[in-house]
Amino acid sequence: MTMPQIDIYTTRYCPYCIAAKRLLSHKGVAFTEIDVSRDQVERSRMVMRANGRMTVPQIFVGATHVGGYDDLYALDRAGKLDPLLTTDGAGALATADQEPSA
Ligand SMILES: N[C@@H](CCC(=O)N[C@@H](CS)C(=O)NCC(=O)O)C(=O)O
Repeated sequence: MTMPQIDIYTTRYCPYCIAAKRLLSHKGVAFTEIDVSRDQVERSRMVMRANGRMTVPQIFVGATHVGGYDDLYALDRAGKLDPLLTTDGAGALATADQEPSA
């Protein structure tokens, strides 16, 4: 089974980041953590990839921008996270970017 690349941008001392990583770990998927606490270049790249969103975490599954922890959690509650994690992410989720929550 092909697993999508999962990127999660975090900072230190970020409760939402910890919660998001815990949820992903619970799903048994591997992810790449990018700590932007002291990395302005990667932080700028995160904001660009996230269409201007500046809070952490920002989570990307394959080609899909999931958003923050609230978005990840809502996706899971809606039963849409598992399918996303087992596809390449492309096209699996049409609405993830539409309701940013700070
Ligand atoms: N609703 C967001 C909240 C994220 C959030 O508030 N993150 C904090 C750090 S834990 C943050 O980025 N604070 C800085 C800011 O709001 O600019 C989510 O679920 O990810």
